Amino acid sequence: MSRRVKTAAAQLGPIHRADSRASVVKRLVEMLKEAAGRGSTFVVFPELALTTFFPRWWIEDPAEIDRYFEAQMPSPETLPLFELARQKGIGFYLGYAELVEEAGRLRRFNTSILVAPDGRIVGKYRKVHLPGHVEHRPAAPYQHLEKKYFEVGDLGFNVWKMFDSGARVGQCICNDRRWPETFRVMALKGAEMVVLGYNTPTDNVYAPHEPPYLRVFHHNLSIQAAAYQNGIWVVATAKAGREDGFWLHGGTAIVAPTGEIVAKANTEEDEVIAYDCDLALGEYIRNTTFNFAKHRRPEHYRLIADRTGVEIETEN
Ligand code: ING
Repeated sequence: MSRRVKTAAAQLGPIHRADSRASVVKRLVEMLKEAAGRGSTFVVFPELALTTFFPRWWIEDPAEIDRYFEAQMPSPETLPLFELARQKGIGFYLGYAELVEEAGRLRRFNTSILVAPDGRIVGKYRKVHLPGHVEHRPAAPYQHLEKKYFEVGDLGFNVWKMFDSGARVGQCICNDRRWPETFRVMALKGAEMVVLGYNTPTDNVYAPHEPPYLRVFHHNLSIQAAAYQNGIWVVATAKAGREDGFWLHGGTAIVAPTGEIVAKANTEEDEVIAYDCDLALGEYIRNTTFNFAKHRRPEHYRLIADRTGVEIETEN
């Protein structure tokens, strides 16, 4: 039996601070219907897909901050999405801000879940690479406060079997895509596809000189390299457009294990792209060029795991 996953990336246009969850879920539901109509059995939604990208705002009132979090999943507002997906027999990836009580204390994560076609949550991921800063930078045009609002993810990078084909699917979130370690760990666990959502500002608040075209170049570079260097499918779905005037770039894409972009969004609005991903395509790459067992030499890579930052150490 050919192992194919008819995959859709459901890009969201802007979600404004004033937009209700219900209005957003309605948009997600419409895109899931469109994906189903195009034969998709797996839909990848963006990071923080239920709210505006609130880490751009300095918010001091804890109650206001927590209004952006989900204390349960599915929640009454998101249940319609789960129910429609189950009716249609479609699995999906959804990013959201998770508020949870664990070991007697409240914890907050930038989270994504994989939901099976029967509506069950198969797997959860909590974002490991949190970009940005924790202090208020009033002079900056916007904040990037993921390190303030979220804890570092504590679940690691994992892979789950999905669909009748038993597709081995990994998941991550946004900034994670810039770190090769993210995909390598999941590829070493046998991932055949890694899916992710992202919210990426068009301008670089840390390097205002950086031209906007480079942002999309770096996005494509990251996901194409990840796909090729691990012989896996990569699906990356944006929340895009101007949220209350703050611009997030699009560039939603489905990347083949060869590193080629096979489907790409060309708007910065709600847009569904789809591709029939043949899981076998990655096999020749994982059995030859990137045959990890045959070619990798971890004895020479120890530093990657043991050292966090740069420590200058030249041979001369
Ligand atoms: N957003 C951005 C991202 O990694 C960023 C933050 C942009 C960091 C560009 C560094 C350079 O795509 C999130 N949400 O991680």
